[in-house]
Amino acid sequence: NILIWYGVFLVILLVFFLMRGCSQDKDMPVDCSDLYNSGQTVSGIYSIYPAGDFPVWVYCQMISDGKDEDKGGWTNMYQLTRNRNYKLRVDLEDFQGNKAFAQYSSFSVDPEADGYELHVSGFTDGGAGDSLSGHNGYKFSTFDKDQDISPLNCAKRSLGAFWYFKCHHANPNGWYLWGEDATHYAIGNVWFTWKGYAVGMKSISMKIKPVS
Ligand SMILES: [Ca+2]
Repeated sequence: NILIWYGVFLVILLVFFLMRGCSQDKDMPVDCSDLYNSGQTVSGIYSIYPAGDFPVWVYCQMISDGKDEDKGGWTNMYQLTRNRNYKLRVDLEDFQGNKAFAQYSSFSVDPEADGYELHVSGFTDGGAGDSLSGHNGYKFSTFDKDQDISPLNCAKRSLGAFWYFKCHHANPNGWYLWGEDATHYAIGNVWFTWKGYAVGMKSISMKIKPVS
């Protein structure tokens, strides 16, 4: 009996150390903040592993102003789109398994001082229609930073954060609706020109690639 309990104890010990090893794997950062917290304090291009297995190269803003610890570790889309020309592809999937996309031949984001203003143009239809060009030239708004042109706070109104005007044709950071739900108007993760304001997507991804 003692031997059995000793065996159980060894197994528990082994599982404990394996889990500890996994959670401390600094070679597989999920985002820039993981890198920042592991001691990378120089801004630049890093590989991160948001999906766990393959790397994605991103620009990480690591500079802290010394007063605010929260300043470092951001994945900065402005820095990323500053020096090269990028195109944007938006992929959509609904809960019936239908897929569509929208592509834009030019995409960039202005610096923080200009409210991360969006520049997007050159639409090509992959079946989803154009729900993003209407957002061109508008600043990025969040719950606590209303930079839209509506008298309302669009981020609060639409339960998201986006380049709102008054307010949106697409709301990728909106409430995850799990499909069709018309209870509250236009609060979901919707793409208006494909499925309207009441149908939330199963997935929305926005990916950028340098223009070759
Ligand atoms: Ca407003």
